[in-house]
Amino acid sequence: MEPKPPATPKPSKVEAIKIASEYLKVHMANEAFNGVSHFTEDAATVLKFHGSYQQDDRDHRTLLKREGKEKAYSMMVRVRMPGGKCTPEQYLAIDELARTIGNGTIRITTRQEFQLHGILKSDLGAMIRRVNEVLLSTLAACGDVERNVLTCPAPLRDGVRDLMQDDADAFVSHFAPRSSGYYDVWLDGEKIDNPLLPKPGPIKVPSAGDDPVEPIYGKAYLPRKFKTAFALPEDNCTDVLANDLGYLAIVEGGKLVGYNVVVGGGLGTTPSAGKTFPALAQELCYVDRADLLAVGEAVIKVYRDFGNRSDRKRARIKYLVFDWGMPAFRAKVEEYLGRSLADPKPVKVTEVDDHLGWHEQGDGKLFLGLPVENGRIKDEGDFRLLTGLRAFFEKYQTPARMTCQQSILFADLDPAWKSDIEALLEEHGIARVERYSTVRRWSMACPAMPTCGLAVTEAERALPTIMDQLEIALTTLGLESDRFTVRMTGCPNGCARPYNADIGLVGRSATRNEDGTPGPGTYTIFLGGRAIGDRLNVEFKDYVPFDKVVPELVPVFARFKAERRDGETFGEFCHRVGVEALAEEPAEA
Ligand code: SRM
Ligand code: SF4
Repeated sequence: MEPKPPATPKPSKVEAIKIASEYLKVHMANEAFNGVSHFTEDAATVLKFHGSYQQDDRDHRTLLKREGKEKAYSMMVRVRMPGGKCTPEQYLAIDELARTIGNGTIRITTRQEFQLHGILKSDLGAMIRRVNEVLLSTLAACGDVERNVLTCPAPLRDGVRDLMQDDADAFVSHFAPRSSGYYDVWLDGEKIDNPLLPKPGPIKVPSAGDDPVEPIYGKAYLPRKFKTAFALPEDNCTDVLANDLGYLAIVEGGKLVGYNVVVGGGLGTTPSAGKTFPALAQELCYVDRADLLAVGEAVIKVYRDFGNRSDRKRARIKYLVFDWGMPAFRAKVEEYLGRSLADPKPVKVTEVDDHLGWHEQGDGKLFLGLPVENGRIKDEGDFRLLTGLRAFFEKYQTPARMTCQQSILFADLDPAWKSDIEALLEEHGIARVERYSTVRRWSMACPAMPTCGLAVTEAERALPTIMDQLEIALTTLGLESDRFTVRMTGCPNGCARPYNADIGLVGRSATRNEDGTPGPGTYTIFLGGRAIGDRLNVEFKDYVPFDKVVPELVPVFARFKAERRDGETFGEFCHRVGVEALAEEPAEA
């Protein structure tokens, strides 16, 4: 289809709110410190650009309503960490904020960031100021802008990963919002001198539609959120194809020379709206390292000018790429760039590494990848991860990096510390990866209940039970060493990336327990993706009650064991045999 200016009969309400915010300022200036327990709906929309979501306690919502009381409002704050990098001082500041004004837990997200939950609106100012004091930021962690930029966090001194971190940092800087709104509201206009904070450079591809304050985004910012990731073909640990824009490293003679650029990935979908769907990014071009910002800017500006601003359900760049087709999309990017693009190199995603366990960095130091189940850092009985990590950072004062699998890598460790570190973890009841089952190691769940306003079912609180059941079933079948991904979400938005996993469990409908309290819900089971993230899975069964999820899977595991081909993974088997055919098998009683 020939690209035309978008037919936008009526821009969505959010478009008007963004423009009225005068570069993200007005609503925040009026409401951030007004003494009221919560933001108005319009202000809550702008708040997202500042890195925070207004939430309420879903566990108590019904009861409070019945009693005629106000919702139990609190804020979730997302701390932006390009490439998941964090210093010990930064970690300890986040830990302190979690314990003093948050809900006592820290969450590592699927995009290498920290989230704190349960912050009262009255504490938001102090929270954001402290985050900035330790040279982190919440600006653009959410909202219709470039989000946290992902790259492989492994601190391997292999001559490639460090350069990719540099490229990702340059990308973050270039695409940071340029308005002073955030600093004016939260930091009295003071721009903290932080080497990691965005220092936007000159525009690469000036175009007629450029706004003087926000030349890349414009006054209404982007039509929707925008996500970018860097990855290596042999280590797709950032799930690059699930992103709006991706850079897949091209390494020649051991040197990082450039990237294959992919575009149009995104997982959110609304099952009732047939016009929406998950998609993996497709190849656009090859670009030398020196040009990666210019090509990124051209892509983002095409999206800014042609993305759908009337229907937010269909506003992600994946729909533009789908509607136009890649050749027309590419031609438009070339027009913005003012030159033609080079064809992609014949390189594909081939492997993934979760970087857990002990590894040599290549500079005499070690790093340790520690699994964090569903990303939640907390203390619970003998399991004292929150306290243990604080003790670790206080003692060793070394940096860390978060992974896109919700885990943490401790970097720059002296080999002589190894047994002491293991003892410290042991003392706090923290299991290293050797004590994790393969299935739990490769699983993820989104937060869902009780914080997420969009959840229809449980996820983070329910997956551990599914894991217990799966561990028994897989061990019984002798499949306990097989690597496959299980990813669970409390709604179809796809935050734990369920749609390219071997097994995706997606919250479908809410249920009630006998006593009237919310139950764990029903789920759609998807099968046939794979750990390397290069294929979407297919619906296997819909509306499966929570306690029937594993019984539905057991017969499929049994067939996999009996009929698999050499080296075939679970997802590959399901794909080859056909998910529809597998769905005809009766479930375990
Ligand atoms: Fe997400 C909305 C949590 C990664 C797709 N996501 C939300 C909100 C903010 C709910 C809301 O809008 O009110 C959730 C907050 C819950 C809470 O209580 O904390 C939320 N998303 C998360 C996190 C924390 C899940 C996790 O397990 O870590 C991840 C935060 C990443 C970060 O640090 O920035 C998270 N979200 C993702 C991903 C995965 C990724 O990016 O790799 C996706 C799928 C990829 C994509 O974007 O398509 C994702 N989140 C969504 C969507 C669907 C967007 C769409 O195009 O339809 C929503 C809903 C929306 O935007 O309207 C959403
Ligand atoms: Fe919330 Fe749904 Fe995202 Fe889970 S997938 S965090 S329930 S929006």
